Amino acid sequence: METSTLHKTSDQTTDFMPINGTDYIELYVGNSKQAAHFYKTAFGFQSLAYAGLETGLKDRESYVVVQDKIRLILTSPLKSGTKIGEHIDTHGDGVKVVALWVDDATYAYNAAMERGAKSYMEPKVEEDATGKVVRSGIYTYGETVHIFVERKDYDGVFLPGFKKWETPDYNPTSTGLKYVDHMVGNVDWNKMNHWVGFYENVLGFKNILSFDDKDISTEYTALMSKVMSNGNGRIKFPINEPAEGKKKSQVEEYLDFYEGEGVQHIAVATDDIIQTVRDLRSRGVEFLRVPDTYYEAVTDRVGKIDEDIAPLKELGILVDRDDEGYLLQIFTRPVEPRPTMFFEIIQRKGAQSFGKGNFKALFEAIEREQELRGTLH
Ligand code: TYF
Ligand code: FE
Repeated sequence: METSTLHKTSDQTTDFMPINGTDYIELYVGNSKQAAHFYKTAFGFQSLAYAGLETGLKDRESYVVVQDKIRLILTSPLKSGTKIGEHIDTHGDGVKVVALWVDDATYAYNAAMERGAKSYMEPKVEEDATGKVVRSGIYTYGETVHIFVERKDYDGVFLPGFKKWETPDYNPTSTGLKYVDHMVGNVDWNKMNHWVGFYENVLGFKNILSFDDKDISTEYTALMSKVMSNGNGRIKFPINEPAEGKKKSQVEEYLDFYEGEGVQHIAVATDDIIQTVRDLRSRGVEFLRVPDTYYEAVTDRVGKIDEDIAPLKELGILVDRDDEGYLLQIFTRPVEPRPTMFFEIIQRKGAQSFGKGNFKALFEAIEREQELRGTLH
C-alpha cells in the first residue's frame, strides 16, 4: 500500500488554532554563553538579546541568537537545584520550548485547554517601555512544551525582560539559514498515534504524510513517521516512533540517550544549500555522509536538476523528487555529547515532501555512526 501520499490542507475555515509561524526555540544547555558562541561561530547566528544577572535574574541566564527568521534561546541555570538543571541532568542539552507565534495567546491557550491540553503556563502579560507580550504554554511529548507568543503590541528587541545583546567586536556572517522548515519529535514505542491525535485534536493539525516501517527500514533498523501540519502549512512536525528491526533503531538510541521523548531534529531552510553547506563545513559543522555510489544513481532517480552533481557529491548533499518538484537536504551529526539532537539543512525547489527517496541511504549512514558509537546491536 502506498502510504506516503501528500494531502494538502488548505481549509482555513475550520482552523481553530491559527499560527503565524515558529516564534523561537529554547534550548536548555550546560553553558549558555559557550553555546551562543557556537551557534554564532559555527552556524552563523547573530547576537540578539540577553537576560541574566545583569537584568535582575538570579537563577538563570539566557542568550538569544538570530539568523533571518530563526531565533534560538540558549538557557543555563545559575545555581543548583533548578528545573532547568534537572532537565539538563536528565536529557543533556536539548530543546525545551518550541514557541508558536499567534495573534492571541490567551485564546490559543483556552482553545488548547478545552481540547485536553496539559497546562505549562497560564496566559501571562509581560511589559516594557516598548509594549506588551502575552505568553501561555502547554505540554507536548516528553518534557517538551509549546509556548504561544502574542507580540502584536510589542516593538522591543526580543521579549520583555531581555536587553539587547551587543557584541561589536564579534559578529560572524550569516550562513544563509532563513527559517525553520520543520521540527521532528521522537516519541516512545506505540505512542506515535497518541501524539498524532494530540496535534489533531488539541491544536487542529492534520496528518499530511505517513511512513510505515516498510517505507523506512534498512536491513537492520526501522522506524515509523507521521507528518503533522497546521492549517496554513507554516508549522510542520513529523513524529517518529521506533519500529522492530534486527538492531536498535536511531529513534530507540535517541530515547535511551535523551532519557525520554524529545525534539530529534530542527530542519532549517536555505536558498543556496551548496553555499550554506560549504560555509558551515568551513566553520567546523560536521555532516553525515552517504557513500559516493549514491551519486551514480541520483540523476536516474530524480531526473534533471539545476545543480551540478559534482558539488553535491563533494559536500554530501542528498536530492529527492516528488510530483511537485525536488528538494536538497543534508543532516549534521548530533550537536551535543549525547547522540540526540541534530540539524537538517534543506532547500526546497517545489517539493513539499521530506526526502523519502533518501531514507534508506540516510538511515544506513546513521547506522554507520551508531556502529562507531557501539549502539547498533
Ligand atoms: O524530517 C524528515 O522526515 C526527514 C527524514 O530520523 C528523517 O528529514 C526522518 C527521520 C529521521 C531522520 C530524518
Ligand atoms: Fe527532516
